[in-house]
Amino acid sequence: IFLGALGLLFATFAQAQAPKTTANYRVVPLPQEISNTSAGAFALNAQTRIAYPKGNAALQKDAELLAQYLFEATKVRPTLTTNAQGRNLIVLSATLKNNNKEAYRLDVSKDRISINGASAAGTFYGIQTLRKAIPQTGAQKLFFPSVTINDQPRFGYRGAMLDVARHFFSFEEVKTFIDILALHNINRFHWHLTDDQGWRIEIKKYPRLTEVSSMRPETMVGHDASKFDGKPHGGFYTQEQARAIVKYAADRHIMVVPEIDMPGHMVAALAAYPELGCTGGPYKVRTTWGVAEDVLCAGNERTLKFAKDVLSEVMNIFPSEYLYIGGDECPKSSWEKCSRCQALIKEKGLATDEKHTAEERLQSYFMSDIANFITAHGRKVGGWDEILEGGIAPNATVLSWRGMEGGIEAARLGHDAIMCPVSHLYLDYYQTADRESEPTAFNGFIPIERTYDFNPVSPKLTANEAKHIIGVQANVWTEYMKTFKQVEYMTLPRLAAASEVQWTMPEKKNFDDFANRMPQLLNVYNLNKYNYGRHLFNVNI
Ligand code: TNX
Repeated sequence: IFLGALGLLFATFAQAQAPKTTANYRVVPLPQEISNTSAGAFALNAQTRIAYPKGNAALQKDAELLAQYLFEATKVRPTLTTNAQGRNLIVLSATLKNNNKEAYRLDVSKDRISINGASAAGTFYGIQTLRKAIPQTGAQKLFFPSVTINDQPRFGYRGAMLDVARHFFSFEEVKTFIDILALHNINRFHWHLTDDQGWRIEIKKYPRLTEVSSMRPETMVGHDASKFDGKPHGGFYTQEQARAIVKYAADRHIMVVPEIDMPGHMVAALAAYPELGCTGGPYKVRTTWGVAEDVLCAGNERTLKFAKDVLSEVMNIFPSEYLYIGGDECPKSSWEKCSRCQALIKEKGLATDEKHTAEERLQSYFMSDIANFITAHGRKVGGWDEILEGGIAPNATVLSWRGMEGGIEAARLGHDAIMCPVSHLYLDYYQTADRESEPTAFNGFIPIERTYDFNPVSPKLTANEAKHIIGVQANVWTEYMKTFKQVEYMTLPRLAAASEVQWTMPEKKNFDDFANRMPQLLNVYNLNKYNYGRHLFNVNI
């Protein structure tokens, strides 16, 4: 009787303890379907093994990452095996039948956890869900209650952009950014590599781009364009480093899409090669923010050659399906005054028409030439929504940033579009209305609720047009982010809200429910020592 009572006491004790170490699958972004199958739980311990199919390099990489994630969260590091027989196993496979290649099914039972993706990418998202389900605990043993999860993303393009031109972030910091994207099931890293204030990628044919354009003498302080910090600022990535970033991202099922922004936002390059501008310079790497009047000279043959040479090397480094060529914020005043530009306008018959000025048509001529060059190399082009002005290259994808209208127009014209409007997805904007208590940010105010409630598919679109809205992207412009810690602070947790827009079906979304699920994701942020806007969820850590 005594032993029985002790046993009962023990069982009660164990049960009372269980919730603390029990996984919670209601993660961010919320999976589409979670159902509890049977009772019982899988217990993670030092004998747990992760099995992947022999010879499958992608699933082996997934297995290695899973082992690392589990170790980080629990201090238990499972061993890897190619033998999927037996118990106490986490079995990875990629044989799920689903047209959505990023779909996965996660089954947890007492004896094993199985994660089956429609591809290794799907399996990877199952791994992310499992990882995010782990509560923060010091216990050696972790309990994963039985469950079946069927999940797949709403959008195929789930992006985030990082501007490394306004402030340079190191090779290691870029990898951390990619880790953050992976945690949020994001699969595209838009790398904004060049701008007026800095050129960040090595181009062998034009060494002055890194010798001169990658360094600016000083930086504007706060919003005051008359004050400077007096400190040189710069840096760049070698081609070898950029290739290593591509590999690091690919291992996490993320495609790196590089952007070379043209014909505007090119002052840093002009500082090194002044013959590419309309006036011949001299130019200086820009030290203030905002839109510059000096741009690439569209009337100069050497400019097109320069752009194509640069893009050839870029295509060589980045295997991405897309290449982004910018197209945003290109003032036309220097082309208006430039005799070569005016001569080209005449020669090509680009006179002002009822819709566009001659200079807008000149930009379109320039961008189409570049787009054709890229398409001839078997790649696709993308650009900011200004590429719609004056006619757009036939299969160009539009990044709709000034609002939804660019994306809507693109979709109506049969072009793919990615929604990243400044109103909802600019993570350089203030996070709270109380600016005084926040570090200087770009402008405006984008509360996390607004990002969360963003509806990327306008009801103005027909079902067929809506198919062209291929995804959603959050943009991190870094004029006011001097350190990577600040990038983290502005990005998190708003990226979590963006990730639910990208992944979860709209009918499953609810801000209060999201807010309730957030503390569990914040655990992962804490574990990785990410800096984030704690006040947004009243967390005092
Ligand atoms: C507009 S979005 C820009 C960037 C700035 C950003 C600041 C876009 C295509 N151009 O050059 O950094 O606003 O929010």
